[in-house]
Amino acid sequence: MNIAVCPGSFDPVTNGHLDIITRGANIFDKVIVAVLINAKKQSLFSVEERIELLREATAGLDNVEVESFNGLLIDYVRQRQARAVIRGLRAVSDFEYEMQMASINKKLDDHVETLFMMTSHQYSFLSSSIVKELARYSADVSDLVPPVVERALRAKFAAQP
Ligand code: COD
Repeated sequence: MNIAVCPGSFDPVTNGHLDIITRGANIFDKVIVAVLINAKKQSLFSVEERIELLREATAGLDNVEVESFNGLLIDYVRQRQARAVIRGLRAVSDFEYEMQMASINKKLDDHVETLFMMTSHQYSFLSSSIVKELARYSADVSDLVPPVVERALRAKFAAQP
């Protein structure tokens, strides 16, 4: 079985992420969306909330699973017996970081490939940070995130002072 891991923070999942996940699921037998547990990075949604949002948003994709991981990505990829890591590229600004990460992961395990997918043009500007910024000021994000995330953002910011 050809398995790929699609790792990230997903704080929260956007339509840009979903585009990459869906396209990956059309290529691989199974895609595991892996949410990094990173105690050092402050996030809006907890890991559990992010996983739940991802599960609801990918419910229509039979060959997609959602999990969390900590430690090195390459260890997790090996543990799940995956052959590839899927990453999305939005702009040249993404490239340097992605190149560095792919190179390190390749050095750590030569058998695991990183596959880059160019963003679909309508999502080229989209990031979780932009979505959070817009939602914080009650701007309409319905074109940018799945409905379940739109509701979660509204609830999250309504609960904040
Ligand atoms: N269109 C297309 N792709 C997109 C879009 C969009 N609009 N928005 C985001 N993406 C892609 C990103 O490019 C990325 O590929 C993926 O979606 C997830 O994005 P994020 O921002 O949620 O996730 P990141 O970049 O914060 O994830 C970083 C990791 C968690 C993968 C990384 O930090 C990691 O692997 N950490 C574990 C430690 C490790 O192994 N480090 C490397 C060796 S030192």
